[in-house]
Order: sequence, then structure tokens, then C-alpha cells
Amino acid sequence: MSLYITTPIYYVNAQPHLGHAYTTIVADTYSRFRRLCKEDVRFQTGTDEHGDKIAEAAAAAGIPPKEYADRISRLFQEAWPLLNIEPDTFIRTTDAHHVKTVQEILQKVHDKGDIYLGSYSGLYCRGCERFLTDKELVDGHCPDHQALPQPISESNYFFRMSKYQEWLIDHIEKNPDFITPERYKNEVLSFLSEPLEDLCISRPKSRLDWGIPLPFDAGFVTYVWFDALINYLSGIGYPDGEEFNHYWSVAEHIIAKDILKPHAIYWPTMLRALGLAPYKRLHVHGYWNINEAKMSKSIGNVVRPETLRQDFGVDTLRYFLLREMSFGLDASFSDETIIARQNSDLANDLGNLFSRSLTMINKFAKGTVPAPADLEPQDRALAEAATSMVAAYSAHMKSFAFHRALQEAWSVISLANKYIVTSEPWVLAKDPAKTPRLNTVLYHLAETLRLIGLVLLPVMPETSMKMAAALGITPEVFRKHNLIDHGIWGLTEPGVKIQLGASLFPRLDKKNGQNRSPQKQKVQAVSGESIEAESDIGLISFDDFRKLDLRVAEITAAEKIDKSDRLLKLTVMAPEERTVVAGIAEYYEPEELVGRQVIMVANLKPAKLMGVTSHGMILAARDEKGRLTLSSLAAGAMPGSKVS
Ligand code: ME8
Repeated sequence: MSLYITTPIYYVNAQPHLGHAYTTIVADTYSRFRRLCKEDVRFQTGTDEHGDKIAEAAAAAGIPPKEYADRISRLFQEAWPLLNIEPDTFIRTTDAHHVKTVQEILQKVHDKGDIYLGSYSGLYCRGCERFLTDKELVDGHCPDHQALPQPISESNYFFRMSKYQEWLIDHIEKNPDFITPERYKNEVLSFLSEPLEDLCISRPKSRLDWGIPLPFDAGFVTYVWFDALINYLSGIGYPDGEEFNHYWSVAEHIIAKDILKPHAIYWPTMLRALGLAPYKRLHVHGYWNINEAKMSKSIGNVVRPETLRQDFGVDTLRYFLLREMSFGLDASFSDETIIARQNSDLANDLGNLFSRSLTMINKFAKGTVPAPADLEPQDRALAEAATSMVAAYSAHMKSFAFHRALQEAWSVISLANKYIVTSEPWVLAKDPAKTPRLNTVLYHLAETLRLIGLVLLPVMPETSMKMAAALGITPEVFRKHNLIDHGIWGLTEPGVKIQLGASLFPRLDKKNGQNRSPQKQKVQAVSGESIEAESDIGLISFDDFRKLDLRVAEITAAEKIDKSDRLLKLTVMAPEERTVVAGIAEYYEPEELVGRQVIMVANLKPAKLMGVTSHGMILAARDEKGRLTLSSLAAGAMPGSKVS
């Protein structure tokens, strides 16, 4: 199987930020994953360089637009290798072959009669580079750019998009995977339930000079989307390049929800007009928010990927972005959450497993992986968990559920850590009669680590290489490994020499990160509509505080409550099982909660909410804008432990 994966081409009116980095890291991770499944992959990213915004930014910088575009495009090209992102092509809309392809396509669609001259008046948002409909406005403003759109009236060329509306609805309905996650497919279908207007595709040259001239009317340049979207074709040599023939039928685009409409509506209808099959899939993710607003250059709350790399390291950043965001939903970025993930998931869970296992192999088996002897049930259980993890991980990666794929790996990491505790290799090492048992345990740890290292390759390439090297697999050999031939149990050869190295992840403290996102947050108990109460933090006595019974609660199940948008019914262990109702449904999907440890007020009188009795309250942080982040514990604690 082959894959052609793309990111949006980013505007060059400002520098790369975390939002761009996320999409591009997702594309890179997905490319690496499919390559790890022995597939043939082509990964494209690039920059979008024409249009009002760029002409304006260049004017503000006092240089010609092309020079400006060169400068910023270079920043994007230089940013990706710093994050271990390795695209096969980097396309620029000012590339001569792209310009030529756009003009050929315009001519073709014009000849077919699907482009005509008309007049238009409407409300134009410069940020979106398109006219907005009344329905899209919030208090008269563009909700994405928080700006007043300008009334504009002029003659322009239009693409007969409306002609393809019925075909598009039919295509989306017949191909349930065409737009995912499903919420975005539904959004598009709902938009398509109203008559579709034709698409304005030009700007008079008098108003915008910085664009691609229409081949059939030199008085106009093409409007941003008819230029930008075509990069996905020009980049692979449309109409007759070898790569185009090979890759177009397997094209998958990744975008955020801001550009859903151009990709889900304009683009497939343009392709249809061209007589081409639509792309195979569109993967749509949510926004990274900082202080509750979408991170964007026009709002000015951006986070630079280079700074994050310096503060936390590439692999921590990649892991954090993929683990923290559930693809499709919004997520919040803060230094505190990235540090917490580093300390708990990376330094504590993975890092400790790795360093303890290698140290023990070094100390108890002279630095070589010993041969296993007779197996006990817990050895079989670990081997079985590690192998089935590979399958579950792959299934989640295929469906863009990166956070779940990582959860699968982490459940094996935590099982292996428990396996160390229960098998007590340090006790076995004291009794020569127990050497066979000790060898079995050490072998199982080495083999589990090999499989974990293998599945982490797409997400954390450097860590994965380090793990492989420590287990005696050279980079040349490891580069040839794949999930199909090597994602199975038992490939570690007994006798292989391990290489002790530095620890994988240091623990971080607040000094890492520069507090880019100070968030004033209040701690509050999250429960349902009727009993939600902010704890107004005045001064209380120690005795008052002692009345609160705060406990570590581990969530073992979560489900939505019928007819409530806000409430989730949680089953928690603390340590006994109980039901708690929490008003967090707008911020968390039930699936992402299972396995989390939170802090619970355990001695509240039970309260009934939407027919479900709640036996406690979960603590969460609520910032000034009302967004919630659940309380959590940096390292795993025993469910039921008292919090003091
Ligand atoms: O729209 N959270 O370019 P652009 C997550 N040139 N992702 C974010 C984000 C955020 N806060 N902010 C930006 C354009 N992104 C056009 C695209 S494609 C033919 C033309 C990411 O520079 C996300 O991928 O505004 C989003 O779709 C894209 O950057 C928008 O980049």
C-alpha cells in the first residue's frame, strides 16, 4: 500500500508556531508509522505565499513580497528538521511549476464552462481570505479573527461550485471515512443541507497584485484557495507526472478545523470539475488553545516550536502534543502540563523501566541479555500484553487516535514496572539456584523494551533509537526494522550485549519553560448543574481543612449521561468502587478519562444529578474563561491514598 500525506501549506505572513508544528508533527508521525508498516509514503508540506495578508506583511516590513516570502518560507523549512520532521517535498506557491499548474487548471475549468464572470458584494474577512456568510458571524465579527469583516462589491470570476453540490453530498454519504472525525463530516453535511453558492476565485489586479494572473483575463489574479489547494496536485506533478499517477489515489490531507470548508467543499468540487477523483481522506483536528483562545498569529499568543524544543527537547514535545490532544478535539497548552507529562509518563514510567531493566541486566547478567528458562504465568502475561499492544497500537495509529496508541504502550510500560516489583530480581540474584528464574525475568524485560522502543519510533524517533542502541541493535539494523516482521515476541537474541547510557528523560521543574502561559486558575470541585459551587478561597482554619476527605481516585469507567451535555458518570476506585457525576463532558471524551488518577472530595453527602447519585466530587482547575483542566497526580499513586 502507498500513502500520500499532506499538511496545509502555511501562510508566510508570520513565523511558524505550535499550531503549525502540531499538524506537521502529526503528518511526520503518521508517515513514519506507515513506513514502519512497510508502506511506501510521500509526505508533503510547504508555504502559501500569495494574497492580501502577505502583500501587507511585506509592505509593513518594507520589502517586496517575494523577498518577504523567501525569508519566512525559509523559517518554516528550517523549523521542521529541528523537530525531526522529515517531509519528502516542501512546496511553495511561488514555485514556477506550481504557478504553471494553477494556470493550466484555471484554463481547463474555464474551457469547460465552470468559471464565469459575475459580480459580488459581501462581507470579506482578511484573516480568512474569504467572504463570510451572515450565519458565520458572531456579533458581526469573524469568530476566528475577532475582526469586523469589510463590505466589498466588485466584478469577479466565479467557480460553479453549486453544480457539484449533489454529487458531493452523495460522495460524503457513500464514503464514511472521507472526512473524519465524524463530527466534522456532520458539520460539512449540515452546511451542505443549504444551497451552495458559487465560489469567488479572483481579485481584480487593481486591488491585489500579489497573485497568479488568470490565463484568460490579465486584469485579475486568482484568489487564495484556487491557488493554494492546487499545491496538493502540483507537488506531485499533475497532470502526467509519474508521482501523480502513483500517489493521487492515496492522498490524505491533514488540517485543523479552521480550513474545513475549503478542504471539504471547495477542493472536492474543484477536483470533480477537473475530472479527477477526490482525495481519499481528510483528517481534521481541533485547536491548541492558550489562555483559552486559539493560538494564532493574528491574536498574538503564539508559542514558538524552537523555544519549546530548547526548553523540553524534541521528543518530549512530540510526545506531549500527540498524547495530550485527542485528535479532533481542542486541547490546552501550558508549561505545567508538559512538565507533568515529562515527569510522570516519560521520566517516571518509561525512563525508570528502561534504566532499572538495563542496570539489572548489567549487574546481574554481566551486561548481556540472558536466555529465558521455564515460563511462569506472569511472564506469559507480559509477553502476551506486549504483543497485543503492538496490534492495538497499530489500529489506533491507523485511525489517528494517537493518544490511545500511546496509552496502549503505556499500559505495557506500567505492567512491566509492576512485573519488576513482583518478580524482585534483586532477591533472585542473591540465590544462585534462582538464576534461571532471574534470567527469564531479565529476558522478558529486554524484549518488552524492544517492542516498546519499536512502537515509539514514529512519535519519538530519538528516544526509540536510543532504546534500540541500548539493547544492542545498531542504527543500521534498527532502520530496517518494521512492525510486521519485528513487532512479534522473541526476537531478542540471548547473549546480545547491552549498552548502558544516560537516562532517557531528566525530571523537569518549573525552571524549564518560561511560563509562557500564566493562567490564573481557581481550584474548584466539578460536579453537576445543581450543586456546582466555587470554593471561594478565603482563610480557613486547619481544622476546617481537615474536615475535607481528599482522596486519589482512579477512573475505571466513564460514560455520558443521557440528555445532559455537561455531565459524565464516572466509576472510580478510591480504593473502593463508587460513582461520581462530574460536569466535564464539554472538555473530556469519556474514553480519554479511563486510567486517569484525579483528586476527589470523598466525604460529601451523596447528591442526585439527572437521575444518577454522585458519591463525591472531582477537583479540577477552572480558569477565568471557564475552561476546565482535571486535577492529576504527576506520578502514579495508590487509589484511595489520602491527599493532604
Ligand atoms: O490556513 N491549533 O494557513 P495558516 C492547531 N495557507 N493547529 C493550528 C493552530 C492552532 N491553534 N493554528 C494553526 C492557511 N494551525 C492556508 C492553508 S492549505 C491548501 C492553505 C495549523 O498558516 C492547522 O493545521 O493559517 C491549520 O489548519 C493551519 O495551521 C493554518 O495555517
